[in-house]
Amino acid sequence: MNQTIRFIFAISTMAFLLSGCDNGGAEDKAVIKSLESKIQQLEQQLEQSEQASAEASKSSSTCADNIKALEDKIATLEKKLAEAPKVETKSSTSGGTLDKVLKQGYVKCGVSNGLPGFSNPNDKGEWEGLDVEFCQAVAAATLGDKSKVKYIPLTTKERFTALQSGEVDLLARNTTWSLHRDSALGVNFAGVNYYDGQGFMVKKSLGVYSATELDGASICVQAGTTTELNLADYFHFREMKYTPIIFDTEAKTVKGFEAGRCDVMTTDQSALYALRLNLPDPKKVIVLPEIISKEPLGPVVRQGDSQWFNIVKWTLYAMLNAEELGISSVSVNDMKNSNDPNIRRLIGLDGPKGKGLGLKDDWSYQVIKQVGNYSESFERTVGMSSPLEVKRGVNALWRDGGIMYAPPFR
Ligand SMILES: N[C@@H](CCC(=O)N[C@@H](CS)C(=O)NCC(=O)O)C(=O)O
Repeated sequence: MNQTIRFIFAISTMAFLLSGCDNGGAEDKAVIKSLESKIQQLEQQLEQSEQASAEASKSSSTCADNIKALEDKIATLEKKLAEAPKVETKSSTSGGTLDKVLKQGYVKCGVSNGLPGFSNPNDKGEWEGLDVEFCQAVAAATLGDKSKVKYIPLTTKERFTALQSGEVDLLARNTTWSLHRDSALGVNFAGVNYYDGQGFMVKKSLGVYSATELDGASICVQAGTTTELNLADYFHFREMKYTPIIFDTEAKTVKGFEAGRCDVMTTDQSALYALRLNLPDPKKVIVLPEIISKEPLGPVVRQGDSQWFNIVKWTLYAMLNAEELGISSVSVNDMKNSNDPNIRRLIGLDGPKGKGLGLKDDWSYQVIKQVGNYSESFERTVGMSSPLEVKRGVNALWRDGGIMYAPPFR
């Protein structure tokens, strides 16, 4: 009898959990309904059986018959349950995003409206930049083709809603990782592809050489950014006054600065260097030496899909490990002959390969072959081979004095 009660309890719990899940498909509802009616059936049988055993006059063989009948029923129900369609809960590790991406045939990547070095359309209208190349790396990992990306330009204010609502599969848009964003917005940061910090840019004619001299300044800043918040902290903490002049896009912010609507422009330092280059006379402005915040920029995914989270995270790690092991887009084919176990695992010849991520075994090979290692991507987009000429600095690998570090492929 105890066994029966345990089983009813197990089925009841399952039915309760299923009724609480939000998948809501017709199949799931049918499973829930059938489980509920089975519980009812079993409860009735249990009641009958208990009455039977209470009646001392009944023979022990009748009781045994009842138990046998119930056990048979349980066996039948167990069999049916095993054959019933499986219901996935929200915390499931198998991800909907990979399935969606495979079905649609491209990765929907949220990028900026245009920020040189990170995500910016070139003269031919092709998207370029460090974040754009990261979108391409995820397409190479999942679809085996880096060109299978649909770029969705998003303003600072639109970006998280677009990710939460499923409008984009991935956000790669110079976005700062912070506690609030990582915990309260239904999104997760999958790593850092550029360590940045907030700076100030002023016209030389202002005669200011340090941020500490900015008391009373009017400052052009973009809405919905960490920039806006850091600015308030910096001035309030130092009891300095300022007037924020707020714009919703980078283009408008720069125009405001150029047109003299403010004395100062503030944003991530990498962006200041990029935007300065596009001014009619870059020599007329200077970037002040102070960095007032930490801006770790990285790719963002929706919460609740750990498979997709892992894919995005390990795509970045593949690029970093490739740099560390000296594997580039040019040398990766030759590396197939390498005996180095680290190299063999990184390009999917040995080791865990793609199984745990739900990807093909050559996923990381495709990332390196088609996009390159982290250094190749960095140099091409923001580094010394690009107009921005940013030095690696903190963005160098850990073994080269920077803080870029990836867990091992093993
Ligand atoms: N990293 C900061 C700032 C990001 C940001 O959006 N910066 C502006 C200022 S340059 C930008 O990229 N604008 C591009 C656009 O408007 O599309 C954040 O995540 O809040």
